[in-house]
Amino acid sequence: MQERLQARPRAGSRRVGSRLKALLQGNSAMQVDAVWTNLHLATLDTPSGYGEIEDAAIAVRDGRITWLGPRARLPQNLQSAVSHDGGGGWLTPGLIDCHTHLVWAGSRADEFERRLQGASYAEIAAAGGGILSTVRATRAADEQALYEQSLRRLHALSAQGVTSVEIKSGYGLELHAERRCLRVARRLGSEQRVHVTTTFLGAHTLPPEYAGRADDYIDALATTLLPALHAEHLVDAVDGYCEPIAFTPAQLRRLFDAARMLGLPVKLHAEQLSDGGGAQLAASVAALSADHLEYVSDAGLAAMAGAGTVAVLLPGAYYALRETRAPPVAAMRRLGVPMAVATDCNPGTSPCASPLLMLNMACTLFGLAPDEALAGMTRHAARALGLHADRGRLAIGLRADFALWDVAHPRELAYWIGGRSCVGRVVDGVPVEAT
Ligand code: DI6
Ligand code: FE
Repeated sequence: MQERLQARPRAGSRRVGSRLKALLQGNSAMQVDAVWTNLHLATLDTPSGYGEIEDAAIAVRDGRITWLGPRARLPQNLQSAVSHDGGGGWLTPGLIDCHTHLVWAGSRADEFERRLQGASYAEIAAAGGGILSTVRATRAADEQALYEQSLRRLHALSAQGVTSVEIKSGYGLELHAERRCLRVARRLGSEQRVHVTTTFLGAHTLPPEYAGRADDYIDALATTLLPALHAEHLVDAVDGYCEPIAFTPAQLRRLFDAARMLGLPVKLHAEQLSDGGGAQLAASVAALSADHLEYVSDAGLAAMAGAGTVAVLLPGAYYALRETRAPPVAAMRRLGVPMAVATDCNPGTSPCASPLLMLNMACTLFGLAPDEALAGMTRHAARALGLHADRGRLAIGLRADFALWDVAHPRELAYWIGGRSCVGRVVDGVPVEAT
């Protein structure tokens, strides 16, 4: 079953035959690069639900979807260079993990043990641990070591159907180390079969060199680090951590002003531990997303709804911090705030590289329906990255990034607690070998 489900070309003779036939038929043929049949589609291209098409076919050309629908309606004149057998599985848009801190060095398993013995996250941070312990390890690591450690995490994500991932910097906190992290993220995107977008999170926490001088650090980010890294084409978006233990809305607004001068979209870690007005700040600068939001106020959510800012829900961090206040999902639904779901893969508060586990937790811990969770890691995740015109749904013209699943129905993706149901990925129309 597993074997049959793998998306792969059929025998070479068929490939030659269909090309020849297409040539003989001249322009009347609808020529495509590849077609998949013997599968069902969950297009996620509907306002709710999965957008199911049973016994379907989907065709791609030049890395984009050119046709999809019930197999019985496959155009008679469609000529495909390659045919793939979906083995009776379900095909969804490739998963999009729209919030990760994937690139770091070292481990914080020791802090996990200390927290189990009663120490709090804040106490550990105050004693020089927490984010700063990862900053020390990351600054000490060379580019190759960082690449290799991060690659293992990327493989874990892609094994569960991820075809696009956002990677934040934020464990360097000075020019050279931030550059190294962003370069590693870019290299992952160019050497691996997964799309990577980068986010500059220099405003993650205050580095020790700037103790007591948060405003000076923000100025350095806005006037030196961000412009330099942007000039090196290393930055696709800018993020900040808006909490009393990190930066204030006023400080982050200065950084966002600099981002906007460079034409970069912004995102914000907001209201994870307290309500500091981050959601309003995000909305006021038309941020792509505000992320976490356990403590968001009604006014903050209303502002986000007005600005079209996506709420990115991060159940891994909620779980790992044993938080008890869930983000206000019912109000988000009522106000029409799109909800994305992501791993927040990071060494401190979400040591998790399982997008499927996050789908499950978004349902069990936050009350999303399984179709909402899947939309959160496809359609709405694409919006959280500003990429919704290009990916996150199965629709004609969109990028042909797919995940193929050995499940009887797409609701199983959130039902399993983790799981190994991904049996194939397609990136830009080309099947990817499992890693
Ligand atoms: N929010 C978080 O939960 C993490 N970063 C952030 O902005 C914490 C990251 C860490 O502890 O390493
Ligand atoms: Fe985060």
